[in-house]
Amino acid sequence: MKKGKEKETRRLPNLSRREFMRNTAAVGALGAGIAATGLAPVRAAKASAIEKTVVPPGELDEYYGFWSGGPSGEVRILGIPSMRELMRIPVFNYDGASGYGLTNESKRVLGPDAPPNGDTHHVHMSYTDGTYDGRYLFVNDKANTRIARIRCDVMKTDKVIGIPNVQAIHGLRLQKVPRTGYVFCNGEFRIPHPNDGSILDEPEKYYTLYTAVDADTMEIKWQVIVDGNLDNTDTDYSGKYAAATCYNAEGAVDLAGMMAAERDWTVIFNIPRIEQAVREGKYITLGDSKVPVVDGRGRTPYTLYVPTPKSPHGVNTSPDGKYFIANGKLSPTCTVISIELVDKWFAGELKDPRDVVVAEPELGLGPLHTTFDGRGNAYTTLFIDSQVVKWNIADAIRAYKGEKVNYIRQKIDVHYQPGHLKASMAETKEADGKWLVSLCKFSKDRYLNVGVLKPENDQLIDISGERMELVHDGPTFPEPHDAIMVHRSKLKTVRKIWDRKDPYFAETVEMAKRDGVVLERDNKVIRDGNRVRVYMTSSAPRYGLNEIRVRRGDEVTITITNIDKIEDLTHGFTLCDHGIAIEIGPQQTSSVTFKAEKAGVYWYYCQWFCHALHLEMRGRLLVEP
Ligand code: RUQ
Ligand code: CUA
Repeated sequence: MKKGKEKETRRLPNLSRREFMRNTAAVGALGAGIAATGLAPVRAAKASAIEKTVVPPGELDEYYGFWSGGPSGEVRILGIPSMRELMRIPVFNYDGASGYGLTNESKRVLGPDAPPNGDTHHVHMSYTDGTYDGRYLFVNDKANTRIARIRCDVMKTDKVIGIPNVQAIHGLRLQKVPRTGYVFCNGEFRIPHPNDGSILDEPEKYYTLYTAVDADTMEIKWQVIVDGNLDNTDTDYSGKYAAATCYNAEGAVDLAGMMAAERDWTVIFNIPRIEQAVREGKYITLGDSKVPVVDGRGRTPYTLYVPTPKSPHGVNTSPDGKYFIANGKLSPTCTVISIELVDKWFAGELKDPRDVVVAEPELGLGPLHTTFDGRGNAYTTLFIDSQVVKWNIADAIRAYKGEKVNYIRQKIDVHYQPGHLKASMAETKEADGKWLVSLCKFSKDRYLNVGVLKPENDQLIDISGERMELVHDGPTFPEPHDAIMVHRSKLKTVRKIWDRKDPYFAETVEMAKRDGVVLERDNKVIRDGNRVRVYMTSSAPRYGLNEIRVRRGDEVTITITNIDKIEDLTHGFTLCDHGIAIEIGPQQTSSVTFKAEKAGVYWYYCQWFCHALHLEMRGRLLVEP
């Protein structure tokens, strides 16, 4: 068997997937071999199903998966169906490999005094006409009440903004139609206004707000005060409505109080009416912020509160644009809200907010999030049951009307306690129903024990046929909350090398111009009082300067331009004992500023293995006493 394996490794790049499977004894024998170990859930998957997940060496995945990273503060890129982790994008965290949070360029993105952590939950790609357009990703930071934008052409974070008047941005979604004009974000926790200590233990005076941010300028356009708190959010396919769940209608500040009521609600925002109120000046402002704030509490023209059992969590729009589905969490149900009836409500044709509900299927214990296959089926995670349930929306609606139909199609065990789940392209009108990932919060026994902190378990499920089939376990560092699956045809614009005119380092280029430096050519040190600006190039395997002389106490800015034009030829600059490391991709300019506080000799070196003489790619910083 060993021999055979070696042989096929050599031949691999030319093999079809089927040949690869046939020739790879270890994988080919999965059905039988794993059954022998007694791992029941894997035994259940047919080798033919698992076969579809194999991406042979040298071949590419069909989908980009974008995962949030939870308290790691980052976003990750995985290939689907292989589930290989392809890249990590630092967003709210500091990163020692790329120098994110250390370079001047990334500090401009993060802003002054940026906290070193974040808590990313919901990552979503910008839309044009109801489907992904490959321009941007947006993601929330629950920990420090911020949102960020990532440019998809270079996969770098290019904007980070704080959201005023709220605490803990949780749910985040994008306008889908006609394009992503707005980023909507939920302030989860209710707080006093102003939150300056003048109001403390008077929770009845707390409230929170829904925020709309302009996706192009990242300016905050307006906010809406709501009753209760805000958990998750989603938008429709007409551009008119957004919905958000509330799990603490009670406005309590303790656990028992938060679970007291049998129903909380889903609040639906009428975006054109809110915009009109803002235009007509029907708003207030809060504290120092100039953001227009519309009051959406109680019965207003802007909001509709749909009673929803019980402490609902996720809210998801069906890809046919017809329904918002709120996931019951403490109720075994999902609440299906008809967007057509929401139109009627706002037109004044309905009396009771419950009239917009068209189904309340009973699915199992702990429904958290729902996704779709584009064929009329929904898939919901059952946190407590550790299952994904597939159900049919049209049948659930018929059952609600009293017909005797079974809307449940299948339940499949997942391992264990799933939170989000997402099917391929499911949040677009092009939902294609091929793959589904279930992001399980616990992995327990699914992997070699690595200590007390375990990875999470992102399971890949084949949903292309009648029956769901579990086909892959993927460990992830704790803890991604959500993920999206984007067909690779949507990301044709991803660059291979930087454009010298890229705005990411435009300010640094301006600085060089003022110093009369041609970045692609010059290697020089410019002294300006006790400020020293060092310009140099990098080209494998050397820096333009192999020594830099400064004086103790100088503020030193090192600017490096990678003049290599070869794809993947990234250099770095790490300065020993100074906490400095930066990434310089091909044709990129990166800079870093620090104080030379210690006299002596400090080596700098390239930290990306770029050449046979990579270890020799180094130089000395000589700091005169
Ligand atoms: S939440 S596990 Cu932060 Cu998206 Cu539901
Ligand atoms: Cu340049 Cu290693």
